Amino acid sequence: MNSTHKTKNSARLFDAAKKVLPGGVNSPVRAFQAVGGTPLFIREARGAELRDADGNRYIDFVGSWGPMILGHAPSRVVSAIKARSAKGTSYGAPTELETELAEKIISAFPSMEKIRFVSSGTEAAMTALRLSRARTGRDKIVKFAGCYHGHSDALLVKAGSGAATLGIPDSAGVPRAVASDTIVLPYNDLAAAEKFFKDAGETVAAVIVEPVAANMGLVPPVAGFLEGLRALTKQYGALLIFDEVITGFRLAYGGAQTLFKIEPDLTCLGKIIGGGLPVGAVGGRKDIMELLAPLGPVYQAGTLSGNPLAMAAGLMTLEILDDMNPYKKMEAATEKLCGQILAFAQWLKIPVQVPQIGSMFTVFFSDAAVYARFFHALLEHGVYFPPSQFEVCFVSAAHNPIILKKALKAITQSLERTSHA
Ligand code: KE4
Repeated sequence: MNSTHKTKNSARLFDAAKKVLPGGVNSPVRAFQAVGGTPLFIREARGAELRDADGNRYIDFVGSWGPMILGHAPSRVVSAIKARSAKGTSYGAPTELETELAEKIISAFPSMEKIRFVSSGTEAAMTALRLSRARTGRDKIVKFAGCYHGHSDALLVKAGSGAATLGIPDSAGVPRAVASDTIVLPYNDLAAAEKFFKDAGETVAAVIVEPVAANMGLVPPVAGFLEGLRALTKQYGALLIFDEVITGFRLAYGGAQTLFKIEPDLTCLGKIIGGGLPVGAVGGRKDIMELLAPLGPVYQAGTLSGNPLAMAAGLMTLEILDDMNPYKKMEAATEKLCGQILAFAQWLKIPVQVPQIGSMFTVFFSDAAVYARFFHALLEHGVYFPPSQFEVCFVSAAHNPIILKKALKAITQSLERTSHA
């Protein structure tokens, strides 16, 4: 319990940040606008714990939005970064590290024959769309409401009126012309996808989907949805892109596609493969990937793509995951925690849903205002959940039974506080 839960240093730092950074942050969700209050400025982190600028300590269930599957500052990853940085931080020239990390990822993802590293999940998804359009000669892209694939124009689009009408911009600055090439359908609704493809399947370059939706809170795929998309895209000559930026090396060492036994044509990766440093990747069949410059006509580039520090951090992270194989243990721990949260909430007669898959879960309340109250109660009890109802919580390999017991106590106390509010 953070006894006084002082946040005066974070408040001071936030005021200074707001003078030079729009909203005081470099990514909107960090600003706490969805839950209110002052965002915590983090000073350091180790294992499952964060420490903020006021010295408050938290058990962390955000994990930097997914990358920190081993917990914060795992010693072998930190040593790999330190050792590599002593040899220089970026050359703008090829290194063997890129080949090693590519080989490691390709050995885990049978659907991938080649891979291109970039610096973010956004770049990965943007490149996957460009490759799909080049490979098929078509322009239309299908995405699903509530799924997020980064902030490139073609993917900041929301459903137009009526399911099959063309998308409209979901952000200022996105031209209608760009948005109109993106169709937004309801997630988990295979019938809507079948209807759209029957009408316009030959115009579709690709379907991009989060195989487990994690950007509207956790929404697992219903049986047959992903299999149906695979069949539809094959039938109409469109590509299937799995956005595994979150699920890649999270749900299983080979991601959701290994778990669900579905082979997409392209896969987007990020987060975990960089071990906390900036990395994204797009990988897939050779006939698609070899369209990329310098081999083919699809241009794509990046000053820091394949950065040696990021490669070293990613490589060490995957080596540890491959050796440790923590997935079953993390899943069992997460399942147990979610069962306990649900049982306690039901005992308090608080309507919640707690969907969980692998080491990911969301505690859904009746409305976002209730979630906000729960979020702040958790902070006072030393637990850090995502500052938005529409994100997911992550359990890492560093969340041992003692830490999870402590977290459960804080969560139950926070639920009681929420029920009395
Ligand atoms: P980045 O460009 O943020 O590295 O990746 C974009 C992206 C792509 N695909 C999926 C499935 C993603 O979840 C993301 C980014 N995830 C968000 C949180 N859900 C990042 C947090 C943030 O925007 O600050």
